[in-house]
Amino acid sequence: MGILDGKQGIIYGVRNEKSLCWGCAQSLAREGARLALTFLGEREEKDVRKLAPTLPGGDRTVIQGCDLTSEEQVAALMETLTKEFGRIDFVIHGAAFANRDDLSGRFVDTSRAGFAQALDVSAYTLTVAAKAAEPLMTEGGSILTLTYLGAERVVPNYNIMGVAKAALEASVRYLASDLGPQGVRVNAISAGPTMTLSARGITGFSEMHRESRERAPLRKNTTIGEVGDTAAFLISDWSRGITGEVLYVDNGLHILG
Ligand code: IMJ
Repeated sequence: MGILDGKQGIIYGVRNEKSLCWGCAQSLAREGARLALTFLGEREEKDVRKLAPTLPGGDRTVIQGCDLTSEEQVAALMETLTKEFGRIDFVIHGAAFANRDDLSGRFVDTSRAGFAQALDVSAYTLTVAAKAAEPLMTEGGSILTLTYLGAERVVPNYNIMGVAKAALEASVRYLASDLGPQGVRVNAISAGPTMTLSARGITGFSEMHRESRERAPLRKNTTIGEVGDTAAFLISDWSRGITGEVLYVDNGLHILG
């Protein structure tokens, strides 16, 4: 008996076993959800195909390529899910990208093209995912995205991603207002610094990771399991009164002055 028995949906953003979205996949599968996992290219496909069978009920998992910046690929995924699932109850969105050059140095140097790409991939794709899912969410649903404190405060080197996450968090509120009447909730988890592929190698990240462990009220780093279990709650009916919200899963880091 899990809190997600009978629920089915999509997770966009599993890259490897360290991904926040993989933590979500593990928690949701453990609670009884049936999953569709998407990947981007060939390398990513190999990783996702290796991981999926390790999930409880992993043999029922649908795996398909889907780049949220491609209308054709999104349409093809929805076609598959109409056939395989008939209806969906949730979407987890973990897509984000900015040019590596734009994630160090001064924000003022961001190019127009870099700005546009970061906003397109990291913010607009939530609206794409929500619009595509809407016809399949016939019994209401829960949409969840991943954000970071850099949306609200200036975090060294986060730069254009901070602006993109601010747009993403505002999108959560507007989508929650649009889709609420159909019983579809839209929320975000703001995760503390986590050692994922997206964070490793970022200038100064290792120090920030250690400092956040030392300073956080709970004195530990955010794990993909902590984010995954909160995702399970936000997808489940236990959170039926919550929409348009950004929930911090950061061991208390953001409350500090
Ligand atoms: C990313 C950059 C700068 C500071 C950062 C991060 N801090 C944290 C992150 C403090 C926690 C990770 N994060 C929250 C992200 O949203 C990362 C997004 C990202 C990472 C990369 C790296 C490789 C690349 N493009 C990227 N685009 C987005 O080429």
